[in-house]
Amino acid sequence: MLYNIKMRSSKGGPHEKGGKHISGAERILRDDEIEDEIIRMYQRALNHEKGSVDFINIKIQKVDEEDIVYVPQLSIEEFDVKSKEEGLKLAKELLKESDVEEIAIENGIGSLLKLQDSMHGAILLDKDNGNRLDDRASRGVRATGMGFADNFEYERIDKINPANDVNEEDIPGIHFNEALVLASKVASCKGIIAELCWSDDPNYLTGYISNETTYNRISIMKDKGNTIGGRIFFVDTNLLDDDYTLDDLIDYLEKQVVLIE
Ligand code: WAQ
Ligand code: MG
Repeated sequence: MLYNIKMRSSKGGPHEKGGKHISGAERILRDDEIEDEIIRMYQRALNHEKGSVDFINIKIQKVDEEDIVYVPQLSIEEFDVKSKEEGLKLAKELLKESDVEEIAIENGIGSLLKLQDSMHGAILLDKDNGNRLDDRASRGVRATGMGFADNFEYERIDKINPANDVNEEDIPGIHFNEALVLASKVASCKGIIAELCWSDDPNYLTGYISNETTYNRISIMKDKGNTIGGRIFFVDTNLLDDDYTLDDLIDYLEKQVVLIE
């Protein structure tokens, strides 16, 4: 039996009452793994470097096995850069190689750079003209319902990637493996051709550009101390039609249960 465990925390009240988002996480786990994970998520929510919280929501939902779609994990490329400027320049090149048009690249990076506050989810942008496609304002669109098919992967990646994490309760690799799972689900969504991301955690400078095959980690994408992060999903609207609309695409991101193999 599998369960989706989700945590979200905020300050100044629940998210839906205007509280500020502090952290979120989710995993899909077997029943015997749930108890420990709930405690870990609770501790992560309490001890987040973005600050103290006054609202924590932990949700446990059974997953029907027949609803699960299995998709491959993206392959991983790592790039070491010396500065944010170099990181953003590389990000632009990688987006270009992923078939995102220049104007959409500029709009995407520009939209994240000019955020006054972190969003809860992602911005959907048209990869041809850079227009925003969703109407979710600062909430954005959240990808949920994903995990590793084999939870051993979390531990494996935690062990091989201890270097980059300096927060989230010092759990090695947690940003990386959660982002890899998210990006792999997003890449499997019909209509999305690329993603741009950097963290909202002030000490976590690594970001990534992913496309339909590869998760490209870039060591520095923002200034240390910056608490504003975000995600852009680039959509090829030529792949949308009456039978597969933007709402269907958003439904897949928000609802389809996906396990990464
Ligand atoms: N769906 C869509 N957007 C999301 C989601 C989600 N489930 N979760 C977070 N976001 C958006 C939201 O705007 C956040 O402010 C922003 O992304 C950053 O979220 O070492 O830690 O959880 O390879 O802070 C990437 C590099 C780390 C990992 C990303 O994101 C690595 C990270 P955070
Ligand atoms: Mg964060």
